[in-house]
Amino acid sequence: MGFPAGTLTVELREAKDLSSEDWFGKNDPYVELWLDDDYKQRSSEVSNSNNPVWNETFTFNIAEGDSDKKLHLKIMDKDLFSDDKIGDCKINIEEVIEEGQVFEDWVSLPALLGLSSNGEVLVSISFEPSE
Ligand SMILES: [Ca+2]
Ligand SMILES: [Ca+2]
Repeated sequence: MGFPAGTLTVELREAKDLSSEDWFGKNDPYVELWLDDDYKQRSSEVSNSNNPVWNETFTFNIAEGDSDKKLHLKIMDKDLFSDDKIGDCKINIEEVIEEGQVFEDWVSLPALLGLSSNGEVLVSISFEPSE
């Protein structure tokens, strides 16, 4: 059993308390989002902020029978040469798709062993089945 066909809408709102990955100043954060790592989407970057606000919307087409149950978010710090990872998280989308629930919450970016946090990100996820 996989998912019904439809559109998954992810609203990337903001993040807070991101741990700094730069020696000077604050992060320049952007986010990569994916269900299937063959198709990654990317937000714009916010310069010099550890509390960035994006308010960007991303959509993913869900084909009937799809079964990627997690939305992956990876928060990166943009640098001149090689970007640094600030943190990442996975959000289970099964209930959003199968029960039509809207997910909206702050999600922690766990640090080493999950004992501390590299920050939190606020996202909203909803699903619209196709007719
Ligand atoms: Ca950096
Ligand atoms: Ca940077």
